[in-house]
Amino acid sequence: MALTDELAALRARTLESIEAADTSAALEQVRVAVLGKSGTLTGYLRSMGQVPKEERAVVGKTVNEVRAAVEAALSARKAALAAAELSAAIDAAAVDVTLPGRAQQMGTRHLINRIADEVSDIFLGLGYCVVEGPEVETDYYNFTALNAPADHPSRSMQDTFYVHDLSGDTSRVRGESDVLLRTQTSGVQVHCMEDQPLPIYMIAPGKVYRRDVADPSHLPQFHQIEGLVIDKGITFGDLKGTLDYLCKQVFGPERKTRFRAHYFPFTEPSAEVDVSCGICHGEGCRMCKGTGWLEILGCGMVDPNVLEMSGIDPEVYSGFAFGMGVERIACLKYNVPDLRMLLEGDMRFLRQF
Ligand code: 2U9
Repeated sequence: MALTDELAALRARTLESIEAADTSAALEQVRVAVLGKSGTLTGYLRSMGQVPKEERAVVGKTVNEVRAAVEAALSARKAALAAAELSAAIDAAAVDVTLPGRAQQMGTRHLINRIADEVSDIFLGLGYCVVEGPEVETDYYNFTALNAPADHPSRSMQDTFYVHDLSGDTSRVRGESDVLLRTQTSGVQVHCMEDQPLPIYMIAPGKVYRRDVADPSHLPQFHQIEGLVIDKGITFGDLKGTLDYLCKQVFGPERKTRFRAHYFPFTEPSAEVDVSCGICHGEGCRMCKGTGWLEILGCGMVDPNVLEMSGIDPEVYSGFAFGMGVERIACLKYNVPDLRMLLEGDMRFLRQF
């Protein structure tokens, strides 16, 4: 075959391969095979010296034409492939803005915190302060300053979590520690009476701990809100008016309250407060165990001993105090039958509130 025919055949084959290359990498392979250092067309260029003189001009011209044609085809194909690859990459990365969005799951406050906030807001509206204090207390602030007698069962190892130090002091391991997880938030009020100027209008919300086994109406850790008012001329009438207002704010204006005489070491006289049952409105039903009333808090006039221990003159000042369990209020408000349901973390339950 004459050289020019070979070159024509090479040109035809190469142009075909260029058209057939479907990626930039395949196209590069074709380029290297033809125009690279050991490429076929480069071979022809290198061997021009062996071409007889009379054919050299024609063959040289043909080689140059083939090279020009191949280079033109390569660059055209390269541009086409680059455009196709770019558009494929864009397609692959495309976001379908018409798809429905993924909704963000928003968290909400837990029912326990919501009720605590609600009660706090009611008292803030009455001009009270909201005060927090330590969850680890001394025996003095948790019991002694509250007039709890030395043999009161709540002081025993069976009813309170004592905090032992690890120093090797064995008296503490035997249960004589005076550091404990507070069983009530009352220590906060005692600190207030010691440190703050009078009068005092305060509530103390917070976590408390008792050695109880969890059941529908007990938890070993729960939340309390206690309140304390100390001023000149405070009477049981102030106590009743305040707590009646609280119950109506929390449960609704149609609800009634009643005060039943009770005993607490830190208040005298003391009372438990019931709110009329929201299910039967006093008729008696399963919710209120047939009584028409639900017990929601305890209260009383601060015992003069308690005032005196914290350096307040009971001849000049008087006050009232009250306490409630937040989980209990939450369950009574929403007819939840078991306190433990508040802590199980079941979103189907919690999302209802
Ligand atoms: C001081 C003086 C008096 C706080 C009070 C109660 C009545 C009460 C219970 C309710 C349910 C505890 O969570 S519960 O189990 N509390 O009935 N608490 S009077 O009396 C005080 C507090 C501090 C200085």
